Amino acid sequence: MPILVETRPGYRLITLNRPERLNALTVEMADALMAALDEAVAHPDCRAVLLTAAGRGFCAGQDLTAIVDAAPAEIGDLLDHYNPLIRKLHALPLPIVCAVNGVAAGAGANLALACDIVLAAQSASFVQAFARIGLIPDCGGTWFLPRLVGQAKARALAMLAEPLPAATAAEWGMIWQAVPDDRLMTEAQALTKRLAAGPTAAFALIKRAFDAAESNDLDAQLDIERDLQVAASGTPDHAEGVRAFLDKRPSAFTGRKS
Ligand code: T3D
Repeated sequence: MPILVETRPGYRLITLNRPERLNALTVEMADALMAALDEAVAHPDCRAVLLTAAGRGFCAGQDLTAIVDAAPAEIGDLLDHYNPLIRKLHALPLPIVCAVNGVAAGAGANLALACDIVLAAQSASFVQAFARIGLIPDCGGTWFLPRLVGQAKARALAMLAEPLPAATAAEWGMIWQAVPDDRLMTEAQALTKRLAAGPTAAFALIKRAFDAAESNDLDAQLDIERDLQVAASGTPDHAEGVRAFLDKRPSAFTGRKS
């Protein structure tokens, strides 16, 4: 099984499961991951996703044993396959937390960056390993990196292909937090549970607003915010949040759209 999927109260825990290859990515793994994400979204009780990996690594990128002597057209076909996964992760209408338990290299690093909130173990690192094998960052790397850390750092990461320690990744704003190794899953699960109890519909709208901001000017973004805020204000969770505030009690969000 290239991935494991566990149903937890309110969320799905998805674990990449090829530890002997540092969870190197295969077409089979990408397909299984997409199916698990579709299932999570379709299930009304699932309100968040936590992605992590088995063993000492998170994901070593493309399984290189599968592309020895591959023709350029085959590499293109492969990416035609992986790109829908990155799009799905990034646009998922549920919050997705990524717990990076070890090295995240090549496409594995960018798989993590496609998630909403990335926590990493202190011992983990991020390597844009592509240039080491004469490739360019793919799976969204050339899009995520400059937006997260700026052009100067993004270019150096891509060209030098050196491991970036988790603590530096957090300091640079590439990820949310680096946490002690033995706290990673406890912290990631607590965060995911908290998101699973949140205003799910508003979270999906927040993601849409931030995505739109990547290409909008302020005028266009203010219009988007207005439209999305109208949608958010129509959800039961908005009414509940206001009532809870006035009643001086915690909100009991349901995540329902209407
Ligand atoms: O081109 C296209 O197909 C399109 C898509 C491209 C996307 C990409 O991701 S390109 C980048 C591919 N990834 C890499 O180039 C990284 C390759 N791996 C490494 O550089 C190192 O393994 C790490 C820096 C990630 C970790 O190093 P280390 O020393 O902790 O572990 P290791 O000993 O190198 O690896 C452990 C085992 O995993 C080892 O197998 P063995 O010797 O114990 O049988 C190693 O061969 C295997 N492994 C690691 N990475 C991959 C891999 N096997 C297949 N594919 C891998 N990517």
